[in-house]
Amino acid sequence: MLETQVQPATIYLKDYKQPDFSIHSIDLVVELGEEVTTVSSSMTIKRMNHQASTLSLNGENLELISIRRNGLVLNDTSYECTDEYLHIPIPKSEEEFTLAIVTRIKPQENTALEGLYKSSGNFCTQCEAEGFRKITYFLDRPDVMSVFSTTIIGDADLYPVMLSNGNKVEEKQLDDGRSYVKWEDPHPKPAYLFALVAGDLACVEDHFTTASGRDVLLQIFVEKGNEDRCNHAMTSLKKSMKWDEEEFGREYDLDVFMIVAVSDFNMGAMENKGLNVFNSKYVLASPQSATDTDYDGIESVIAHEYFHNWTGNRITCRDWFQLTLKEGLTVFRDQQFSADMNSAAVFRIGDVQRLRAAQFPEDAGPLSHPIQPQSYVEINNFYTATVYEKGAEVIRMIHTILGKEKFRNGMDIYFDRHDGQAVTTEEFVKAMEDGSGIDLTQFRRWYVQAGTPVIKVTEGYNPESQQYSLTLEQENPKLAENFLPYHIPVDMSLLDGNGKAIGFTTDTGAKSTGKVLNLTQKKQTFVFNDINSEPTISLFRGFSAPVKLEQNLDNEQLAFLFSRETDLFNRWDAGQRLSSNILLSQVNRHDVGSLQILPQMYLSSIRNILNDRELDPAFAAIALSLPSEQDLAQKMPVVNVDAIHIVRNNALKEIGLKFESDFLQIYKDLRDLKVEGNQPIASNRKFKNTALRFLTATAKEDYFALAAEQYHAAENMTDAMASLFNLGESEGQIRDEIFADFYQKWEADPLVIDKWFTVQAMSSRPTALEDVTNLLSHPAFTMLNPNRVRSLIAAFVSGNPVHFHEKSGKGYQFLFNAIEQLNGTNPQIAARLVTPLGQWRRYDAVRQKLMTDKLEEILDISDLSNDVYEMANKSLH
Ligand code: 0A1
Ligand code: ZN
Repeated sequence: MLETQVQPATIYLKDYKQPDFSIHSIDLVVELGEEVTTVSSSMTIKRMNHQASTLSLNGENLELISIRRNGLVLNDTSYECTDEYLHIPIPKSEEEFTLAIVTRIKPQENTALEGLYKSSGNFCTQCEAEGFRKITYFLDRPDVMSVFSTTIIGDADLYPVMLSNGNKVEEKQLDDGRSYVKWEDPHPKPAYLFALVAGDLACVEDHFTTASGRDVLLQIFVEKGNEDRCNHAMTSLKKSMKWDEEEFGREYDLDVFMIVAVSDFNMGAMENKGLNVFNSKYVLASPQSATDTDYDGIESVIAHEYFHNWTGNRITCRDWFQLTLKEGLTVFRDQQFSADMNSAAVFRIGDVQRLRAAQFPEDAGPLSHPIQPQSYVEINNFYTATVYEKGAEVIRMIHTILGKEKFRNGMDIYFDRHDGQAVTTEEFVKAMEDGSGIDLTQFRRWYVQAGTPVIKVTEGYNPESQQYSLTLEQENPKLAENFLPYHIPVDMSLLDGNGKAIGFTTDTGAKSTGKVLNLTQKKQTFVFNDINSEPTISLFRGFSAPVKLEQNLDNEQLAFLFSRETDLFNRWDAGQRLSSNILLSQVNRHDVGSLQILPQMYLSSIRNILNDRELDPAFAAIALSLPSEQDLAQKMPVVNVDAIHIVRNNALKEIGLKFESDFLQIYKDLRDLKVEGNQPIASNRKFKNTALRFLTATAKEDYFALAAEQYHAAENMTDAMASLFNLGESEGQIRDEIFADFYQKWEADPLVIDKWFTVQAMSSRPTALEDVTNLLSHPAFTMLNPNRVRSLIAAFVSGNPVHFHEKSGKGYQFLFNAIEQLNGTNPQIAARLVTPLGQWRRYDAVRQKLMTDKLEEILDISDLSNDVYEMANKSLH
């Protein structure tokens, strides 16, 4: 960083102070224009602190036109305006006053997509976390909750649809060709939940009757032509509304619930009160244009945003350090919902895969933070896997420790006690204690300690006393000596030689085949009586805690669990551990050039899965899938990207050749199977496409031909994409023709073209880096659309380890160029791209040097945003 650049300030939780003033109501009038938009705000403000002499409102990039206090114009000597604040002296005698401020903004020039901006000709807003201050001057902090009314005035032809939070109370045409619409939201809310949308949008409608019999109008607004792609989103919304009533007794509280799909959006979606704004990726779907994975994503994001209405909006966060209060809890709720709607075990495995892929490395690296961070420079950098996914695991542990019923009691107390408030995680945990009578004092450490705990397992069996003892020891490599033991729920069973759970006597004298142990000490031994043969321990069933397990199981024991475990999560995990052991031992031998053959016992356990026709095909598919290159990398002290890639590909090939006829049979059977209204179901498609992957891994031309055949016959995007992924690994005319055909067919459909970019970004073809570099100049590529940036750049840097980490350093340079460019246009997206460089300590000396050089160069970028500064600076140190 240049000496002359001022380092941005750090904000600390310990410095939290209640606001000096509160804003009870705000009436906004927003006049939308093609060059400038005028925002007039009238607020009623109350003094909260008798000592305060100045009201300091947040505001950024605003052109201030006028201020009136209690109706009187303030001249520019009676306030001070800086880059970030508007300071207005207030006489101490003044308990309550009004403030009317007029500002001008330029949404058309807003490429950062925070505040008010334009996307595909439509106006929309994104105010979380601190975007409202880019619309008007305000106390932009979540503990200031106000009643909003919003009047929108804009060209009637360009913006026939004009939306804001709450209920529409007035609508008229003005003489000058503009329309006027007024909205009122009766629920006080923080400014981050404000939203405004205006455009020429189509609307799909439905209704929902709440448990108490109220009718709610459901509306999904999309760009014209996309009306027929809203069915799944609408169905998911209705299911979510019903589920929240049944599982948590929560009803919706307005007469209308609106969702708007926009194509330029930094994140997945946003829970603005009554007016959710979504990345179109999480709304639009038809079988032809969206994959089964896209369908699952839509169901879960629709649910997530809807559930925020209670966990986030009715009860919000006191300050941004409490972000996990709403996010961890809402992710937990959406995971439970998706598990209830689908195959629970397969979805649980997916949740854990995502946690391990993103959160574990984050927590082991320089950006590690507790789910409740203690400080930040830029809050946008804390919408992390830790706050969201680990946060959800922390809530899940409370659920496991309390049990379903007491957890529900705690939730009821939380809703009753804090409705309409802005609270902290402490209030949540307290409600859980009060609802259950269980002491969570020690459990609270999960909120403030970073790092992934490691659990070491020692077992002992005494045939004479028929006692089995289990010793668990906790460590936290991130905090080393500085960590205090956690309260960890260990869901466990003891299995006999056939994999059946053995009955044992619990502390209460009851007989049981499973139990949740409360591990609270650094090292703790649990004894089980009346065990008449040596058991196999089944630990952390369903992944009952976000920990790493260190258990000395040999490959035979893992193979046993892989075929016999009754807990499907653990069964899958045993398979992954077994594959990892074998592949990593091959990686270690790779450099000495020894011959690599998969052991017979491993091949037999694959055969077991292939032969088990009772298995859910979706489970069989993930059970057979090898750990990813990134998974394997996490298990190596110094990552050897090239060896991992070669060994894993060889294993795919060997398995493909060994079971060629089985895979071909599975492929054909499932391809020709029609069920459920003559449609092949998603789980069968998943297994079929896994079989195809093993077949093309053999590198036989016939199977690429089969993939091409599947492409041409595909009636859905899942099958088309599976073909494309397989062909993306090949060379030659067929590949090129199909990629060209796909592009031509879907040219007008940005969400599908994103997929086309991604397959090429993730290909292991030798020319991959050259290909992605050329794609930057493709007419369809733009740095201004976050989905497109993710589809090409993020997909390459996080999904193509071999080419990103090329020893030439060209992959790192490619990333640097993108960050430099995005720093100027969209700092939030630029900052997220820094993450992979933060993993530099995990690589060899040559790569370490190349990666840290790039981080230094990032810090030297002129006009470096706070977002990128914080990520690069923390990554280096
Ligand atoms: N609260 C949203 C996520 C979100 C956060 C920040 C955003 O822009 C800076 C946008 C969306 C959620 O959890 O879904
Ligand atoms: Zn959320």
